[in-house]
Amino acid sequence: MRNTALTRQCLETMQFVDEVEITVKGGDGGNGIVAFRREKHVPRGGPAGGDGGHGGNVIIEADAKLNTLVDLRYKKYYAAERGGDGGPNNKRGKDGEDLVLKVPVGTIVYNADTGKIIADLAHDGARCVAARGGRGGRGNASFATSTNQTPRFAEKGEPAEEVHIRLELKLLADVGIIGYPNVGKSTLISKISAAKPKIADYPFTTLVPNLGVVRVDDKSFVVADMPGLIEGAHEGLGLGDQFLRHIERTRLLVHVLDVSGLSGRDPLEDFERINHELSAYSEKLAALPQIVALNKIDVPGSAEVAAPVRQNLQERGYTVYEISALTGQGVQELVYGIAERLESLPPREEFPAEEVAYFTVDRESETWRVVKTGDGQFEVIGRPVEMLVARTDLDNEYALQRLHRQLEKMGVISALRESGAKHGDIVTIRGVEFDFWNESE
Ligand SMILES: Nc1nc2c(ncn2[C@@H]2O[C@H](COP(=O)(O)OP(=O)(O)OP(=O)(O)O)[C@@H](O)[C@H]2O)c(=O)[nH]1
Ligand SMILES: [Mg+2]
Repeated sequence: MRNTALTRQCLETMQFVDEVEITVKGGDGGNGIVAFRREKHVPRGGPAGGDGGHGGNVIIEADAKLNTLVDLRYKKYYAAERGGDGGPNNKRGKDGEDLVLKVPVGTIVYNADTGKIIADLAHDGARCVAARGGRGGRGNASFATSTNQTPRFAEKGEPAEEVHIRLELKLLADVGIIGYPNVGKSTLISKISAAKPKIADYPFTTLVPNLGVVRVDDKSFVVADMPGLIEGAHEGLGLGDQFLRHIERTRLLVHVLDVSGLSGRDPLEDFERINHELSAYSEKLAALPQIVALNKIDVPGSAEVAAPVRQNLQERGYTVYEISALTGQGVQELVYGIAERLESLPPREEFPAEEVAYFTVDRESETWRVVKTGDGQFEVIGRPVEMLVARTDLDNEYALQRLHRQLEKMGVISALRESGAKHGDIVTIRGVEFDFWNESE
């Protein structure tokens, strides 16, 4: 009866992975502006163009109240707010708001393009910046010096980072659906989640657990549809024992009974037998709270079978629902009942802290390099240099002069020269073509 391949497969399915890919973009920085003070009787005021505000960051934050990533399924693109432009009279633009995306504890954030881990959000409240906002551009007031008291250029806001990320969460089931074979467990999970298990009118249709995410209003939980249990399961009969270990890790059991009267068995007897198997396997399993679902209530005559079963179980303190997993009758009430009960139960055991590594944000794009792209053609690649160009008002000759000085200071001009750039060659940076201008030639 024991089958190691099955067990291995089961381990994998019980820890199924919830995964979402999204693109996040910080807010661009606001532009600095060129302005001069205007006062009565003062013919030439000093520079007074304000700085732009910084763009907001996109932050991913772990929140213990969330269980799955389903909330991020519906939108593919998330952007934080742009910084406001500067104003006259040295008025600084407003900073853009951060955008905070909440995810369950245990979510790992990857850069989807490089596959590298950005962060492992292992604790409630842990956060990472997934896409930084751009810095605000400086207004012309910031560029006044003793030699240039009336600067006629300002800096544009820095474009924000845009990052394609993948969020990954290893899910453990909150709820185990258990019961005798063929009672309708798989039909139920297919009704309440997107899971598409095999359903058939014979016992042991389900060989390994199926997991599904169930959404209720703004909450969600994970359900596992288990293979049917029979007498002797704890000793390895049927498929049972391989999975009992995994049901132990759930927080609540939904015990499904067939009240159609078609199986020829007594639902209450099934209930006792299975509970006996659970306690024979472990105390922990026997102690898990159970909700009972009397299924196949759509079958004529089932109400008569259900009534005494319901009464018996309710007297013993069980919450009982009558449902038809096939037609959906009563299923919504059951789902709400599960959600409500989960609220009152302790949260799932968290991963032990020592198993969780924390990774700081990986920024590999902070360097630049010169590439020869053709005869007399060069390109400078890398965020620091590209951002300088992005922040320059290219229609303003003063701004262009400043750009040249900055490229010189950063060593870009000499690197171009070392790569063989000659006077009159074309240098492309961030899609903008410049003539290479070399005073010494
Ligand atoms: N009439 C009726 N039939 C149902 C209902 N729920 C399930 N069935 C039928 O019962 C049979 C067994 O359903 P499954 O969902 O495969 O049962 P299971 O409990 O997952 O069975 P195992 O995986 O073998 O343990 C199928 O033929 C279903 O169509 C119901 O509410 N009403
Ligand atoms: Mg099944």
